[in-house]
Amino acid sequence: MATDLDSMVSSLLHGYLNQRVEPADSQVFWLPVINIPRDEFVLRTECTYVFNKCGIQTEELIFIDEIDLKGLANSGTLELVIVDHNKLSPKQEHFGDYVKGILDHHKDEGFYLHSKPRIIEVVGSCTTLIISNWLNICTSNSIDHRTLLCNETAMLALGPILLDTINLDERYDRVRPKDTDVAKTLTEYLIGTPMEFPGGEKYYNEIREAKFNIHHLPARDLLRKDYKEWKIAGYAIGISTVTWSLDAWLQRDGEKEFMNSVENYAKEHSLDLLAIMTAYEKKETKEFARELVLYVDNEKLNELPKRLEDTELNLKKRALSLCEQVRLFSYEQNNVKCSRKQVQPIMKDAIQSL
Ligand SMILES: [Mn+2]
Repeated sequence: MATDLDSMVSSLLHGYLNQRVEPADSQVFWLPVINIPRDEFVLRTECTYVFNKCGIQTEELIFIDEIDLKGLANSGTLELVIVDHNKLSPKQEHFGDYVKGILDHHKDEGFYLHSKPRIIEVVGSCTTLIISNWLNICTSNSIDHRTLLCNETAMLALGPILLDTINLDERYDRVRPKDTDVAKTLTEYLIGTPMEFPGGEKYYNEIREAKFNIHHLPARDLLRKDYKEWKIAGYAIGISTVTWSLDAWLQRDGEKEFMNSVENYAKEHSLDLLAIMTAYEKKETKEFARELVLYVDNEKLNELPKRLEDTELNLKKRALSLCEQVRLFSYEQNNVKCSRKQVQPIMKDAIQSL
């Protein structure tokens, strides 16, 4: 499961807000767990942005590699509420018996039917369901939610709701009335607070910008941020997608450093081929562009770049000296419609034809 801003905020808020409405003598401790290893958190730049803005100390968060779920399960004290997914990932499937609650906005896969609550509803953002469920709990317990909410919490909740619904814009068919209602409650709460919340649009734009603002990440992080791996005809093939231009990257790191990073990454993953697909907007023309860099670390694949040059990818060798490198090939990918989804099968065909 991909853990994005929505899943993180859903988990945090569901735990935090439910703890706030637990009776004073309750023995229940809600622990929000973020379902990625801690060291991957920095790669989600939209998350670091929102968390920072809302005053959340990342050191205080619990990531999946920092909690002993098995131990808790064995001691009989574990109950899981899963948010933003309704079926455990294959790696976590063995915790199925511990799932006692679900709040999610994906298609219902029909598992853990005894869960309570079991709220699976197609809305723009899972956070919408977390907040509306909590508001209902407040109402049915005659609690004024305003006394338990704080500015930072409201701001945090608005983040994924705005991001996932494209700022509640109905033209994109992502937003549902419940998202709009919840966002309205949160917005009203925020207006006039010291959070300097002038409106949703500015906040939405800031989050979007942060999402693509990856220029500060070291090369290895750029390579692993959006990375997939396959075994094709016995070869280990990795493809990284990077939303930045090669020129800007080379300008920052220099060719030698770039080369080293690529080589090290390929080694770290024991790859025969590492492909880097860049995707970015050209500064002057605002035109969408793609590049493809191939790093070949197995002689048997030496012919592969040539084969790819003859495909629909419409590759044009870049004029840079990078092309002179023995095992590194860099291209403009003039067929910009082909994302990794298309490039991977094209590459697979080319490899199988060798
Ligand atoms: Mn979601």
